[in-house]
Amino acid sequence: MATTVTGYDASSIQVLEGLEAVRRRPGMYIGSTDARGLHHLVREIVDNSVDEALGGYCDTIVTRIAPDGVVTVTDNGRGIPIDKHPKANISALEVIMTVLHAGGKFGGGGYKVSGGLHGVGASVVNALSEWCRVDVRRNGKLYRQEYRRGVPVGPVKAVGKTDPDDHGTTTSFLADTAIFTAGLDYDFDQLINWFRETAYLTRGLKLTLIDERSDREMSFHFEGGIVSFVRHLNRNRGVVHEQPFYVQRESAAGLVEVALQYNDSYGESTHTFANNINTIDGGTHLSGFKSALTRTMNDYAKRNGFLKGDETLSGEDVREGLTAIVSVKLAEPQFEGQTKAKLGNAEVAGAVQGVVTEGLNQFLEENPQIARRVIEKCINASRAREAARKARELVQRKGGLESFSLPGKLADCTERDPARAELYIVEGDSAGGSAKQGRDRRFQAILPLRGKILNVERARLDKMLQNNEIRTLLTALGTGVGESFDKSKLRYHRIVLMTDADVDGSHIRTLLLTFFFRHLEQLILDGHVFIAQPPLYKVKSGKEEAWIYNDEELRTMLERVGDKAEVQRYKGLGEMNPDQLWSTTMDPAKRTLMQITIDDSVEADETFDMLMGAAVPPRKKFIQTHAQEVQNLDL
Ligand code: 0RA
Repeated sequence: MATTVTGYDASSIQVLEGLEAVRRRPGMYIGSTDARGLHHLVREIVDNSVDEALGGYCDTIVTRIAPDGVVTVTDNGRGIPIDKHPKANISALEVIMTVLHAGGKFGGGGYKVSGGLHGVGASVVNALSEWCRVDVRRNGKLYRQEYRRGVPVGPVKAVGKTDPDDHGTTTSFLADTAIFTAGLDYDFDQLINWFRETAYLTRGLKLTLIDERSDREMSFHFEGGIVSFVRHLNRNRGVVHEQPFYVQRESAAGLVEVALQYNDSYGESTHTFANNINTIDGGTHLSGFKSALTRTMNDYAKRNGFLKGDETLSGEDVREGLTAIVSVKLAEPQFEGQTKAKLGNAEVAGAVQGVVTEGLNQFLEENPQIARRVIEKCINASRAREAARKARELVQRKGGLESFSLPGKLADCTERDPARAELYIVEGDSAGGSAKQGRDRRFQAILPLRGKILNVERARLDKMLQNNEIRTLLTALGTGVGESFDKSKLRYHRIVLMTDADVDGSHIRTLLLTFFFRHLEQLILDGHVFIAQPPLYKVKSGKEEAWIYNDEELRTMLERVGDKAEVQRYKGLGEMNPDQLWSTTMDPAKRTLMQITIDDSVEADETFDMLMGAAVPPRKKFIQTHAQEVQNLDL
């Protein structure tokens, strides 16, 4: 007799196949199984609760990390429905927890932040967990279902009573170390940054993170939403107007929300989000915002006699000193590009442009004093840019005279293919000398920089271009800067900052990184910028001699060889002879380079503010949190 599998059995077979697929190729669902993938699990579960908050049903989410790696997320939403799903004859909760992509199937409308970048649903977290448990408080009862590696241990059961006014969902999971083989090392700071951002983007939501491993706890709750976000980003800067501009409107394309405030710096920090995902590569919402800003400012300035004749303000002019948050929530966001960090929905450009044009026009008309101060700042920017253009032309013309006129201090390499060439930027002439002698001149170029470069965070492009060290560096790199930046002209695909292991060295490194971040960010995004790792000590014990690169290594070494050892500390690169510098720091076969990455543009922006603004700079910290180690890069 032929058997037809229906109802519960049919769906449970599909479920098992689905869970199998997730466990077999976890990377396809969560990107990777390293620390990044692990943190995605938390995000996935929290995002489901954030969606409940966006619907207006929940205002508190508490996330707890236990010492054994169990993560528990509790919200005060409606509670995941536990009633039977009409077709599958199993509980809606079970469907959500075991069927891939079940989330949206319940309809319900509204915008969802889950389902974004790697938004794959709670079932994927469940499948990748050694165990998982969901507690639902609903209708005065407590319902529970437990799972092992995604498979239900039993059906959903009512296990107790609750206060009838209490409602919500609690999900606990222990990520499976058979999948996350590097362990369950949740990073409090990484999670906190994302929680803070999410709290700003979801006005009124209170988000708490409790780390029981280190007894730390932090909560975020911003009644001002993205207005608070903008104020926060500007907190160390002088502001041009006290009250930020804010507009929120439901458009045909989705919900558009923009806040902005000008400050007295010369930089721009616009951060864009789609369904709470930080779209660091911009996209249609960003282009819509930019065109509205440029057009509205020009129209207002013309109408009110600030601009004469055919004078106009460029996009860069109206964005100088601007801090802005552009946040859209869409029914079906499309993320494009290699990193999926660029919004592609075409209809969003016009929607954002319309909302911002209307809102900003009204704001300028109603606040003529603010309008005047902002427009005057834009006009100043325009004049400075003109001066900068002249200064730049001067630099470029000078370059043009002696055809291949590279800076005299540059010891270039013979390799002409940029993909194989490296530029070492070295602090000071003496270290520069050692590097020149020690290098492999076939592919390593050396550029010694003397003294401190300008603090570019505070300086404008035209002033910056008067600085000799900056001009030299730009000429060596070949890309140009600002409007004339062209990454295809980059002369070295590996740019290595090599500075002393002391306070001055660290300061110079920070200044250089700030310069790259503010003016040549694309080079960082494309992975071209690195930090050399010179040794800190040489330890001699009898015949044995070893280079030591950090204090941890030193401790281990000294424990091994005892206190007969002779420890020599290297503070400056100049203390090593050329051979030593080559073998410890520059030889691709042995060296370690730290690649500079920007994971989170908001965080990086803030860090640079902190470094360069009034606050005392925890410089080391930035470099450690944003650098990833790269060893033995192929040439
Ligand atoms: C009502 C209906 C649906 C889900 C929820 C409430 C709900 C889900 C979660 C997840 C975490 N906390 C929650 N609180 C409530 C189904 C609606 C749908 O899937 O679109």
